[in-house]
Amino acid sequence: MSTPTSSQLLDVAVSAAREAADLVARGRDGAGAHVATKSSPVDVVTAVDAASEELLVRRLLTARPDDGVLGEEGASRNGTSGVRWIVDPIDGTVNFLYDVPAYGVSVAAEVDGSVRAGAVLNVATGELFTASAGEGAWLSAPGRTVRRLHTGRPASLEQTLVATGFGYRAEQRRAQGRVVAELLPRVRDIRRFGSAALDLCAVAAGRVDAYYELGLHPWDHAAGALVAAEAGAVVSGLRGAPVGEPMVVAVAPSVAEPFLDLLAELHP
Ligand code: LIP
Repeated sequence: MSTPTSSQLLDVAVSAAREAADLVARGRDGAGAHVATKSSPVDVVTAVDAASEELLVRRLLTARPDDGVLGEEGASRNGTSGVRWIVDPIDGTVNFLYDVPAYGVSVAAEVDGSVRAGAVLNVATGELFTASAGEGAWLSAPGRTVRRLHTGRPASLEQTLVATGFGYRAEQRRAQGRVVAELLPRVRDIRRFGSAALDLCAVAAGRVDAYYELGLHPWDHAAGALVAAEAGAVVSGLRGAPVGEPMVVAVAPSVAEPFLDLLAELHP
């Protein structure tokens, strides 16, 4: 079987993400009825997370039966095609539980280890962020024209709006809080939206100028990192490391060097 184009993979990702988003939206009002916890008492998972992932896996493998899959809620399958789908059925689960309008379905297509297509759909707003490798990043939303995404261009760190997130374990959060306390007086301000995928898309859209977070999983950042990169963001780890474990950073090029240097200083 020939390797599909990034655009063909994106079409599959968007179709599956839309169906899963419809399921998540229908489950929102009853979300609190079936809640379990994972790594800590505040790391929640709902029955809707599981149902969304089951739907995503079914749709993706119906479309491409020889592919692999990796999902937050346990989906894990090696494929034979070289394509692996990396999915977060609800990124921003706490927001979903509290009906805070920042939770999304994230679907990324990885080909031979490199993410080639990504779709992040904000279930609450209908905003769909998409990217395919080398073909730019785009935002479509109900009632609005599709627009190409570009990062902001802050002139300095002091004018840089920074998004971040925190882990679920108390000790991790204590350390992350100390970093934010050092960062806050040196940047424009901090935002904590509660969804890594949407945070990365916010960098792509110029809604924040930078995002960083420790301890994410591939499903949190796979699609959003491609959207940010295709919008012109510098996407990496710290000290020249690739994006992923332990750090995800996406930042407007105009402040990438001082921002990455500051993060490295605060994470010795
Ligand atoms: C969330 C991330 C967010 C992070 C949260 C959590 P989930 O993913 O998107 O950036 O700060 O701690 O990991 O658990 O909602 O899929």
